[in-house]
Amino acid sequence: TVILTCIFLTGSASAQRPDRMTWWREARFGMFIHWGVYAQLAGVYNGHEQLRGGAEWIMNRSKIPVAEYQAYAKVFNPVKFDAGEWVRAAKDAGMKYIVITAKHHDGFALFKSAASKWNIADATPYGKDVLKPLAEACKKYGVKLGFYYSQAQDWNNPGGAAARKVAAEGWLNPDSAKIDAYTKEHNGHWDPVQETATFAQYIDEVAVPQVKELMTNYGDVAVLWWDTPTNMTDDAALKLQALLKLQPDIITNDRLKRPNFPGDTKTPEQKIPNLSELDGKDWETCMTMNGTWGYRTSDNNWKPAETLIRNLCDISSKGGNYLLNVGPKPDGTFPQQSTDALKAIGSWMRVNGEAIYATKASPLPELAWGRCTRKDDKTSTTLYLSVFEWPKDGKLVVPGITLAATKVTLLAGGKVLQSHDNNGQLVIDLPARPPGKPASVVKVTLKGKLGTRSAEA
Ligand code: H79
Repeated sequence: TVILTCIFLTGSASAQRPDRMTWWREARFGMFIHWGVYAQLAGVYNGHEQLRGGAEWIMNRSKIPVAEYQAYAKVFNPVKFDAGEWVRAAKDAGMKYIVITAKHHDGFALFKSAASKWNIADATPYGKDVLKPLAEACKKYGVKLGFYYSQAQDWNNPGGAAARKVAAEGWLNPDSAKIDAYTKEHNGHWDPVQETATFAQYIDEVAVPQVKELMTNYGDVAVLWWDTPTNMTDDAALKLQALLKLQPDIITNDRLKRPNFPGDTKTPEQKIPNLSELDGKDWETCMTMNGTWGYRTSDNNWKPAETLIRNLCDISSKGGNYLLNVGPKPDGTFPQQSTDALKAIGSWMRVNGEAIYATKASPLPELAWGRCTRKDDKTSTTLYLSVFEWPKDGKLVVPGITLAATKVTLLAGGKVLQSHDNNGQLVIDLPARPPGKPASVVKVTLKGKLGTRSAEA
């Protein structure tokens, strides 16, 4: 009891317990899932392609009236949804955690909620909570589960109006001159009909109780992923943050409110930071596989799996995590292109995952031919060299190696490679052809401890 009291009083639980961040730092790779009523529209409203923004923004971008948008929920019936399939797809791709939109900006909740009927169990013919089976499947397969919760916007709530107004400005639809004039007349609200409550009411009556439900009803929650700090008040942020005590080990991001609510992780969106942008804080790049978070029929701008794999190498080499998005279809299945990419990544990870999981940032200067991660133990340093561009002369030149190499192998197949020192550069003899694509990993064990990158020191 004395020890427990001490922990409680000092308030620095992290100093007394195993570090909350350890699993997250070792995971390196997770799946983002954006799913909701917007999947039903899939980027098209009344025959018009949505302009600007991900398909999850369609209610706002296309200025769809609340009543009309809510009618789409009445046909949202994802009968093919299979939580086990989703979790297995993530796990087989090598992902260690999932973050799903429990509620996005349209306010639609993927869980049964007593705070608002605007949820999948109460507002759709499907009629069931999808987070429950997802939590069970995650537990079964050993994948961590996190919730995305858009706390500052709620376009279908009478009190979410403040954010709705700001976000709807500056957009033109081919035949929406009338809606635009109307919106202007109503001080930026495209559908002012229901705007009868304040933001504070929305926070107290919906956001706080819903986050409490999420923190209470689904077992261990690994991550709470807030989104869009704009419009948040300190009062609202403090109330929401207090709920995280219900999950003592939860990890949160930096999007609750700015400033003063930094959370645990920084969240570059759709971009991978340069070395010069890193400041020692934990970070996670979230990214789409095509150009949209929510499912969009017309978006065929899929990044090749090769790019996604190299992104994961790049991010790991800088000490970050990769949260890669899937926008499931309205029937509850993943787009085929997402499934195919996940399978390709999984094949690569089964051979080369050792170069990604539980590694630390590269100690080397930028490498023209690829990326590097590291692992340390008491007497040695291991470098994993992910080679993107296989040297034509068969010599891989690794700068900044001041220690003796005791073993050099290819992760694919385990072949031992010869190497020699050339004035602080390690030169490795490679076979003529790379054993894998789009990156082959050379594992180098060095005797002793290699310093960290001088740029960081
Ligand atoms: O959930 C995904 C996005 O919907 C969400 N964050 C990721 C993870 C997000 N919300 N807001 N933003 C990202 C930034 C908002 C950018 C905006 Fe726009 C520029 C809002 C209005 C103009 C982008 C372009 C969205 C609509 C048009």
